[in-house]
Amino acid sequence: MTKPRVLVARKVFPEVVERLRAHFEVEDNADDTIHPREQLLARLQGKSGALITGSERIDAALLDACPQLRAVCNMAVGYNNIDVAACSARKVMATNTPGVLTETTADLGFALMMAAARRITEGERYLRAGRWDRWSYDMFVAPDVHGSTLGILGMGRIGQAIARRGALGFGMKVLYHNRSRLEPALEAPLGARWVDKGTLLRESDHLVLVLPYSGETHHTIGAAELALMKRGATLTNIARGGLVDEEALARALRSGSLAAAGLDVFEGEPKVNPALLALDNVALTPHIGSASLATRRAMADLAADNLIAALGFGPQAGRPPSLLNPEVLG
Ligand code: 8YV
Repeated sequence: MTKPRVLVARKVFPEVVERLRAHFEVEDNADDTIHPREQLLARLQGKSGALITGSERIDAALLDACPQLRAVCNMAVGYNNIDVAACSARKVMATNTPGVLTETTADLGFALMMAAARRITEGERYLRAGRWDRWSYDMFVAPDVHGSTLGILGMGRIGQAIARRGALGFGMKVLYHNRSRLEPALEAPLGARWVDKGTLLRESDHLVLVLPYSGETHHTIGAAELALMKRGATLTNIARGGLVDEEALARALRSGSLAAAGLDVFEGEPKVNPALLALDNVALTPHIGSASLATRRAMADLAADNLIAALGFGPQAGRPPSLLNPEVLG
C-alpha cells in the first residue's frame, strides 16, 4: 500500500520526522528554508497532511489550491495563522498544541514582565556600553514587582500559570479579564478577581497579555486603552503582536506614561518596529515563549500525534488529540 504524502513545513526534531516516516512519505525541510507562499503551495501539492508552524498561513485560497489536503497540524497553541472555518468548510482537520507549552511560556512571560519592570535589559545595555562609573541611590530605580497588582488579559492555561507565579511566588494581587469567569475553585487559591477590561487597565501595575489573536482582538490595546493605564505601569505581551497598536505603545513609552514594556511578539515579526527599537524602556525577545528544548520536543510530538491520528493511523486514528474543528468528524 502506498503511504500518504505529508509535508513537514519547517525543520523539526529528526526523531519526530522519523516517527512520521513510519506512516507517511515525508517531504521535510532539513535546511529550514522559509518558503514564500507560492513555493509552499507547490510543496503542498499531492500532500494529504502538513505539519506547520506559525510561519505558514493556511487560508481558503490555499486550501482550494490543495484539494488533497486533509489535515493541517500546527506546532503552536495559537492558531491565528489557520482559517479554521475555511478548513471546516472543506472537511480539513486543523489541530494545535495546547497544554504542553503552558509552564514554559508562563516562565518567559513572568521573566519578561520582571525584566521590563526592573529595567534589567536597559541596565545591561548601560553597563556593556561602559557607562557605569558609580553607584547612586536612584540609579535604575523602578517599580516593585512583589506585592504589586498583576493584571492578566486572557485567563486561559498560560494566564492562570502566570497568575500562580505572581500570587504564590511574589505576593501579587491578581486581577484578570476574560470572556468567561474562572470557576471559584480556580480563582480562590490565587485570590484572583475577575474585573471588566477598563478596571483591569486602570488598576494593574503590571499588565500581561495572554489572549488569542483574531480579527476581534486586533489592537485590543491601543491609544485609548494605554491612556487608561496607571502612570508608571508596565505592559508585557507574549501572545501575538497584533494585539497591541505598536505606534501607540511607543508613544506611551516615550512620554513616560507607561514605565516599560516587555515584548516577545511583534506585529510584523521577525521585523521589529523601529520606534520600539529606539526606546530603552522596552525588554525585547524574539518570540521565544515556548523555547525550551523539552517543550519544543513535546510540541513537535503532539503535532505529529495529531497528524498521524488525523490521517487514520496510530492508537487515536481518526480522533486527533487536539482537534480544533471537531465538526469535521460528523
Ligand atoms: C510557537 C507560539 O513557537 O504556540 C504558540 O502559539 O506562539 C509559539 O509557541 C510559534 O508560534 C511557532 O509555531
